[in-house]
Amino acid sequence: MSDYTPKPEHKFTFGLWTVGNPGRDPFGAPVRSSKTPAELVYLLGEVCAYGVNFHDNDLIPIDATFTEAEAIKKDFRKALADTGLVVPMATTNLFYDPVFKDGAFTSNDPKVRAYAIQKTLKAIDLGVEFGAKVYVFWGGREGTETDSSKKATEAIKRNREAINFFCEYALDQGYDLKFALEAKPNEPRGDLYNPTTGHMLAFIESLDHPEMVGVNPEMAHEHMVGINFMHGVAQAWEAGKLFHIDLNDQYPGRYDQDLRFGSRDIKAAFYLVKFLEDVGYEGSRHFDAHAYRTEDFEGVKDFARGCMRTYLILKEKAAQFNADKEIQALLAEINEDDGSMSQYFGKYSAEKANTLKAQSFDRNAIASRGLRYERLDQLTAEILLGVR
Ligand code: GCO
Ligand code: MN
Ligand code: MN
Repeated sequence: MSDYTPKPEHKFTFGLWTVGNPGRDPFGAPVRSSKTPAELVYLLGEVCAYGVNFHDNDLIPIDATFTEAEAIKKDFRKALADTGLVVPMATTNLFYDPVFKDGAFTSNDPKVRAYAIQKTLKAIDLGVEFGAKVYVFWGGREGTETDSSKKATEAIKRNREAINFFCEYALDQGYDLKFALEAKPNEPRGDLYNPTTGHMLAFIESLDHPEMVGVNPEMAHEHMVGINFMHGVAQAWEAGKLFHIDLNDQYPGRYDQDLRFGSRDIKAAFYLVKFLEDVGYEGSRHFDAHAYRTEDFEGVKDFARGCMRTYLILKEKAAQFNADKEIQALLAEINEDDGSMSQYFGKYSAEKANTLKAQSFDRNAIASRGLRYERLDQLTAEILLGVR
């Protein structure tokens, strides 16, 4: 039996808002008491997490005085030192307070937009103070219920202007900080701008400092709309833009569930873990999820341990897949290449195009070959089911 104990090198992180989630939902009041940031750090230390991330107001309440803020920071800092936890990522809460009911950077009210930028500047300072190297932007309420209210192009421009402003600010301050943009299709707004990781990747290329900005794809957000998460992550990785990742789970077409990692679609979780491990992703494995509303704090620990344990089990399964002789033989057969077509690939030349146009293909013979993906998928399933 393998050891699935989380170690610092696994880079497992949780947000204060995840293990601190009190279980409130639109139909019911909190079921768990609220814990202080320091208490949550000790809880994460107990389950062997590597790091803790926060929104500005997870740490410092929006109305806290300077003295209150200093006291909270002192306790938090002590908890970090006691447990050895680090803060790899920070972010801004731009969705909870009523002032953000029509969005933050994209609000129609210039006072809201200016306040949102001010709040983010201060939150960036706070994150950097605790050592964050990645700063996440999730456009919580950057969207609409009615498109009569806002020009979509204007909203996108406002968002771009804000991110450009923060890039210059980070450079000006000499911060060692990268930005990671997180997409979500809907919730809490009816529709959100830049709804998928793919939209974000395109948006980033329109910024003044695209090199400072990447993405923070979230599994549940892409599953909400029924698309393949790993494909989006691969696209981000291939573009050099996978700066962070939010792991959890979600049934398509439902409300924002934030389920424990691997609790719904084990196969999707497997391909994701296999991808991250195969390419050598070195960033945080951040679990942006929370325990069922049925749980007390023992259940919260079960939830957190479960996320990490499932990741490590799937990591082991990925290694097993890679070492499986029958699977590898099938893959070799599938990817067979006698080199006769190599002359046609790669960079364009007029000669290449002309020779290719003259080449004859036996379409029917090519198409008649069975690809054995049924067998391959069954073998994958058997690895996951533990009978191989
Ligand atoms: C959500 C989002 C958030 C963000 C967080 C960090 O659906 O609520 O995933 O949890 O990840 O605000 O930016
Ligand atoms: Mn989410
Ligand atoms: Mn998230």
